[in-house]
Amino acid sequence: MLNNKICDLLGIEYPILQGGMAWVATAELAAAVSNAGGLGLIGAGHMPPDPLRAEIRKVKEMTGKPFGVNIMLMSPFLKEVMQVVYEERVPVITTGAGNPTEFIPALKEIGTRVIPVVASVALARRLERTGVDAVIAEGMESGGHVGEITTMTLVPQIVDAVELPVIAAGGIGDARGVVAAFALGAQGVQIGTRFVASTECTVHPNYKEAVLKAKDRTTVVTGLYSGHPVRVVDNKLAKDFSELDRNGAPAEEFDRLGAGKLKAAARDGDMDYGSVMIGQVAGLVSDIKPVKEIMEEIVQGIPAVLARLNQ
Ligand code: TUI
Repeated sequence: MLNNKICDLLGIEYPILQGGMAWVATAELAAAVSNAGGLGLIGAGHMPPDPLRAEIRKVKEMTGKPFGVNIMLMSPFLKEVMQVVYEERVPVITTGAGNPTEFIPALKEIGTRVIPVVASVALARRLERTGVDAVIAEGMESGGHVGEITTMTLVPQIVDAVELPVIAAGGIGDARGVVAAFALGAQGVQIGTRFVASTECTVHPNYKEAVLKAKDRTTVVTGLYSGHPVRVVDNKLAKDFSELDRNGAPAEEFDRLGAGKLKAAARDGDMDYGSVMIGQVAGLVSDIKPVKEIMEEIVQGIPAVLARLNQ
């Protein structure tokens, strides 16, 4: 089941991509996931070009395997960051929070695999015509910036709408999730939250602890009416955001309240006024262990899940 088109496309052992989590997915996590047979990625987020270049070079030192960079399309440094991934010949890029069309031809020309994250059928269809290599169909179970459709309903609709291979994301954290995604027609999965609770992830310990402590209803989506829906732990910051949402505050006020808050959570461990972007699957995560063990647990768990289905 696992050795498929996505593995060939990306030159990896298992069709498991790591989520491109800004401030969380650093070189250490990316290299660990790639070394374990998946595709590790640096989450570029709002990173300026020079630190990103340093992070890319660090991954290259730490692994000889393919890796990627996730480009957040709302980044203020978007053009410069694209130039860096181009110059560094990054093997794979995933994109989020927008439409990457204008950047695709240059990247394709140097053989970089381009895999956008989409949250709707319409964008998947539009991007198929631009020559992307696959799409990541991300449901609203994910942490961070989300669309409005669940993984369960989005994945099969995108599978039916495009010829491209589809990678499922949102709510996947164990072997059951992987099998479910494949049952929906996906040929790969993207996993974020589960990898936050890993030894190699360099995020503040409080952030990892938040994943372990989370239950099914720990996260909420803020900004649903403001245009930037973001799934976060329901803390004091989230309540302030909900207040803005209820009052119909303008987008600038959301931006002002949100500025620097992901860093506050991920680097400084502020669990009250930081933005703790984790997915709903956190409720399933109960231990911190090395990436290699997480990967083995997922991969080796698949036969038992399949056997149960056939009983
Ligand atoms: O991008 C993500 N998740 C993210 S990005 C992020 S950083 C951030 N910081 C502050 C505020 C907001 C974000 C944290 N988490 N996931 C991929 C994703 N992309 N989910 C949804 C989308 C998406 C949504 C609308 C992609 C395209 C789109 O429309 C584009 C268009 O032009 O139609």
